[in-house]
Amino acid sequence: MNILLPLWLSMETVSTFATEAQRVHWKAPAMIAHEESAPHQTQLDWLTGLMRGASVQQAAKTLGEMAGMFHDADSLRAMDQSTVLYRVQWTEPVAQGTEGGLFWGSTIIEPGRVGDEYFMTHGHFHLKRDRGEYYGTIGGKGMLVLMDQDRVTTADVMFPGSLHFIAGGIAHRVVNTGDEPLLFWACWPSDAGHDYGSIKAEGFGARVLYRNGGPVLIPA
Ligand code: M6P
Ligand code: ZN
Repeated sequence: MNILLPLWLSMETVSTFATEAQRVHWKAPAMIAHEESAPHQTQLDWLTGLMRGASVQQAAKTLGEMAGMFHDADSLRAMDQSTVLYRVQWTEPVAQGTEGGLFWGSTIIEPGRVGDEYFMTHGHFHLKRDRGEYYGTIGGKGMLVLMDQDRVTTADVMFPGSLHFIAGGIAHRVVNTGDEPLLFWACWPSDAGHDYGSIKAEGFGARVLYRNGGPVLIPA
């Protein structure tokens, strides 16, 4: 402990968080490595959120697939339905439903609004309600909207470096409130599953809307 303490203090002084300048010059060694040398391995680039490897899966959600999620249906209809709102890449090293495993992935949400409502993910509860999740923000600005089973809804501010523990039983949705893409990493149990049905049917208890030049969480 006595030996470790000075090291810890010096690490804190130097700051383990990269500055903007460091970010520009940093090259992700994992992405430079040749896939052939580790074909079974997944590689990631921390700062762009890109993943690659045989087991990496991806999905994109368009505006057209989000009908009913945004409160201003007229504004949504007037927009290009093929516009991609967000992209997810993730790896499933064990089968869906496996107890004790973990999945890992990144999500990139484009900036924009449908009327006065910021671009956001669909949002979900976990099918196994007691399963939690971690989100860690890499770039951009956002709000993590959290709703408990009584529909009590709150929001955490997301910014580069913000880490969010989402407890079991809490529905979660991410909203991009900035002018640039919002990027975060996520880690969730392989037996959590996604329950989208209750969000489709009832939504969240509050929405993040543009008011007086910025985002405000407003009861739905
Ligand atoms: C995070 C994780 C994923 C989720 C994704 C998009 O990466 O929570 O499990 O799929 O965000 O969120 P949603 O499924 O609500 O569209
Ligand atoms: Zn989840």
